Amino acid sequence: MKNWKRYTITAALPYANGPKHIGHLAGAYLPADIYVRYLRANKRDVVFVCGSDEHGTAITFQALQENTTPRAIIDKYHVLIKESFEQLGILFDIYHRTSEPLHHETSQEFFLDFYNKGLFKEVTSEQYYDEAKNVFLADRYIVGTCPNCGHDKAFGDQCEKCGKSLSPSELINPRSTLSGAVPVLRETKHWYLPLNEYEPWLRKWLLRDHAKDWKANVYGQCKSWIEGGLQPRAMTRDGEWGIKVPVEGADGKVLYVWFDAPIGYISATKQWAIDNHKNWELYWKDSDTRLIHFVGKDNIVFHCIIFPVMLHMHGDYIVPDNVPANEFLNLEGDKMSTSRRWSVEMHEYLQDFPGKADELRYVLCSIAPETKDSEFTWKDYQTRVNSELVAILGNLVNRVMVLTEKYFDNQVPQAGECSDLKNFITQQREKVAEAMENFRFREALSEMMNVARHGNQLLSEKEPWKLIKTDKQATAIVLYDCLQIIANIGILCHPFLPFTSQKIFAMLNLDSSNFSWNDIGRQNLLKPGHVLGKASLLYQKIEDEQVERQIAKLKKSEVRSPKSEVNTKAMETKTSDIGHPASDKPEITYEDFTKLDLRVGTILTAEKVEKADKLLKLSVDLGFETRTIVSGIAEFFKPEELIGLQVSVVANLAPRKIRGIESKGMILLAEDESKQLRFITPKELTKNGSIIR
Ligand code: B3M
Ligand code: ZN
Repeated sequence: MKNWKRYTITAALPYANGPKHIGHLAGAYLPADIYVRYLRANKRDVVFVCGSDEHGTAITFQALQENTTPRAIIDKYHVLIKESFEQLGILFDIYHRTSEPLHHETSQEFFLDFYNKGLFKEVTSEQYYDEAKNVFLADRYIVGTCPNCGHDKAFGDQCEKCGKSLSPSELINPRSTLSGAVPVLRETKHWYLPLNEYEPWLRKWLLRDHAKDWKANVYGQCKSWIEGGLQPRAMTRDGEWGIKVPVEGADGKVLYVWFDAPIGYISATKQWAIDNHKNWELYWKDSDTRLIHFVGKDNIVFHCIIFPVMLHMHGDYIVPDNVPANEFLNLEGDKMSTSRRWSVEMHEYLQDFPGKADELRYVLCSIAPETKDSEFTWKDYQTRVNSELVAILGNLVNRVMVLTEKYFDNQVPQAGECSDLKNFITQQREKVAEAMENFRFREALSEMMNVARHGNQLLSEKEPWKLIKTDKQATAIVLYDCLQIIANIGILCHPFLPFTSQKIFAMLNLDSSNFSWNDIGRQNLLKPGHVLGKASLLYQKIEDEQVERQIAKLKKSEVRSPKSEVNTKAMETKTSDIGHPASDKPEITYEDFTKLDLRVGTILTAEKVEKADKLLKLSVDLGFETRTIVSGIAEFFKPEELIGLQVSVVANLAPRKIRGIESKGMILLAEDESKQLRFITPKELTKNGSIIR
């Protein structure tokens, strides 16, 4: 592994248009903070930046709808979110804002660099316009009747009821959500980033050079984007709220929020450098700097494809060495969502559980969606706090402190170092470090807890409360070892549980600034004769009633949306219990399997094939092209129920003529013993063309 001189760590800039929930925390901010604290404990040179993302159509339209200004919205949430992070111990070096002049200048400099080098494509196109409000409308702000299911509040980009992706022109009776007016098409010019031209560079830098070290969920998403064919993407928008496009003929246009937001990491670093007498360029332009973006899975493409292309186009900048994005954290069986009020907002947790930041950090790190979606439930929160934090870590520290006070006058007893213990702790330090370096924080946390488990084991084996009656020296050895364990945990737990670490150091009467990661496992962290501080409880049990109150609160505030109804229906579909007999197919090699090109596609149209009872003619969007596929499923499905459905397709099956129609590909179905057919549909809406493997 490369010997990095310094680290630039970024965490996604939250939109300052509403509170952020614990899913955001588990997805990006907590892992980023754990990693940064670990780096700092190792005395590495780090800058950790974040801040508010304050532009974008979402904020503009929210202001229009709430009859207020974008400024009023962002000022409110900037403060709320910043304070929540502070109280949760997420320790950024700077929490900047994209509305700052320094950020506007930095973003405009990027735009001008590309503009002057002639790298943009200028494209004039027609877009929907609200003549009553005098604004261009993003697809989201147009509603109408869904051509697929008849839902009368479908959005211009998607129908939330049936899930079909739409474009505004497909809506029946489209209206602007702002004024109710019928939107009209108007010409407008924009500047496009020709992502397609950077495909060869992306293939080399990302697909080839990061095939091994990036997380599979991240790499897979990027691969499917690149393989699906990259399109030029508009980097400007019509509107007033945002950063002015700094060229002539661009009145009434602002930078696309995803153009300026990631540049926010750079402007935040610049401001931090000004405030701390540092050279920001070293953190963004020196090839010995490791740039890492912590983001949630919905931000992967922007951080792995678009922003790196921008950094590469500019030329002077380094590109991210890793983007260890997490998947989603669900809540009590459903997707977390602030708008549907099915969420636990950070500030609400802090209000309801004051002083319990580490409890939340612990639980979220233990269940972090590192490789796949995971789930937070209040019951599980209670169990983990009570049976792990309280029963293992809290109990160890408390028992040892109380016994030392009682038998040894609150002083570290005289005893020799146990070399087995020293080896065990050193080995645990290495395990935690290895997991940390590779962004496996759940595993790192559990190895840290194993040290506390070891301490408890020692206590229950040796029973110092009995031993003291017969052998004071043996008792001294046990408590001496346990105290050393606790001191080591003070350093080890700091990245995950910073408040706990602080309390442990206070109880041990040690100055934490005298210790670094390399001291873990070192001889005598606590010297014999050292006087300890006052014992206090690290954690308190979470009572049933506290948990029940949270569940009731959640159920009460929830706004049921069509989307969650769809989810519930899917969960209710029962699959048959009776299985097929074991396979009688010959064994194939992995090589054989890789010959199949399996893809996700969406059925766009379906019709009966004349004079053929069994056949349906389908057109299927595979992302890179639309295929005609003839499928023998007419007896089982009505054509109209298939439209908009996502399916799995064998994309490289040789074309076949069926009833005079050329069929290119095959749709996969599961058939049970009763011959009932079911489509193989991705569990979540997936980009068409995604590779199935
Ligand atoms: N504000 C999206 C989000 O909060 C966006 C991230 C920007 S990171 C440069 O999910
Ligand atoms: Zn619909």
